[in-house]
Amino acid sequence: MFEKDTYIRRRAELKKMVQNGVIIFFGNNESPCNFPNNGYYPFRQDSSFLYYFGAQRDGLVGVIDIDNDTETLIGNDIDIDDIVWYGAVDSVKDMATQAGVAHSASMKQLKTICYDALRLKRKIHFLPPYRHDTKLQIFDLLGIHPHQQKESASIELIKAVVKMRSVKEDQEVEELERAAEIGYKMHTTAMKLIKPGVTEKFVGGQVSGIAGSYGAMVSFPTIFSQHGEIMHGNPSMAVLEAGRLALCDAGAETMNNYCSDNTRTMPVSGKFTQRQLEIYSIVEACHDLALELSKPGVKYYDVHMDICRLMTDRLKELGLMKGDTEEAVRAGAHAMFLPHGLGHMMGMDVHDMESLDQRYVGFDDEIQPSTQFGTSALRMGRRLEKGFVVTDEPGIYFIPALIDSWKATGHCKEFLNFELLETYKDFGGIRIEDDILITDNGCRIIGKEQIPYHPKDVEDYMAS
Ligand SMILES: [Mn+2]
Repeated sequence: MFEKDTYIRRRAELKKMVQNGVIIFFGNNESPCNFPNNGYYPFRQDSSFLYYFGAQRDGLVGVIDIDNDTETLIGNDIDIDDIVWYGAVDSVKDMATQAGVAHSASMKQLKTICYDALRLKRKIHFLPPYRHDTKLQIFDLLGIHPHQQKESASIELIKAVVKMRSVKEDQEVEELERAAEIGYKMHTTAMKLIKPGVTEKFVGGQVSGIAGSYGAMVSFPTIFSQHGEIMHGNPSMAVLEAGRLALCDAGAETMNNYCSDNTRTMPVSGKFTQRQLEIYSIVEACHDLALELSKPGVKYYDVHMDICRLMTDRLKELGLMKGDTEEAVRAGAHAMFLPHGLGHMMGMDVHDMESLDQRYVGFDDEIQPSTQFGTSALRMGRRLEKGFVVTDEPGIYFIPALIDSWKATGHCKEFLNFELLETYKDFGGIRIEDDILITDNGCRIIGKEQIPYHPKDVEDYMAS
């Protein structure tokens, strides 16, 4: 965790923004895998709770009473039985002190705090819960049915938290740099291990293990697959085959739970084929164009659309697309190849603050999410600001089922060459992803060392 002044300052700022009522931050509980004491490990704290209270233990709740200007960390101290099995941990009072919180209390007192606030009809602010046990906890404390909790969550609190967490402090950027270092090790290890004959699961497992060896855990389940066209393709027992591509989308979390998220696509044989290079160089150009365009004041939606235009122009050169570029992009024809967005916010959550709703995180009054297939998957569209961290992750995929589906209905047939698309059904997919920090007048990739992505660099690294 950071110095306690960080948490004191953050809570003070939050209070100013939310103005009145009682804020309750629910920390996460242990999440059982197959019996209560066998949880998914390591324990993962809720990111907003971490941001304001820093404590990494399960079963904690942070309360900020704005009207009475008091702060309380709530949780039960562990008993001797738990100490025997898990070792001693800091008391709730100690954890409160470490975060500069004046008061601590047991879970029983949370019931009283909530009951009193409800009786006095005070505004109780909480964030939309995403775990079922937290939903039950809120039902029990506030009497709001789990189905109504998303709508009952405090929009004032969501907006304030998003405003603060969107702009990364210097010490947070340092954490992200640390995560990037682990990410570099993960991806270069994949490059060294990839060769015909090894299984996807072997490479994926080695890559994930590095995240746990140098940091807390993976920032999301490692994607490693020869079926790069499957967006979240889990590593299978399939054996890597010469001539195919392998896509690796993986990242790590530091001990303080800051993330990295990178993707590289590599030729299993160590050398790209001509056909692979043609597609790869388009994705590479799109990735680099986003680096050029991203700066404070620019809408990430516009950067995304510029990438779609470039991709369409280049796919027209290959004969895969046709017609007027503007019209094709307006019709969403490019989504045949790029059915997702250019990127998302990243920080303590790999899709940062996703649980708080993309309408508030990636969009605002000026720019709303699109409903068109493809663009609707863009998670970040609003104007960039200095200190934002977003991913730059264009891709081109050949999804056999999508080709069949659009071909059958004739969807966007004036912009797509279905005959040629048929011959790409065994191609897979390519994505290149880096995490970028928006600076004073541009952006930079996070990470001291760049994971190779120019085709020659990838081939050279794989050969070395
Ligand atoms: Mn990503």
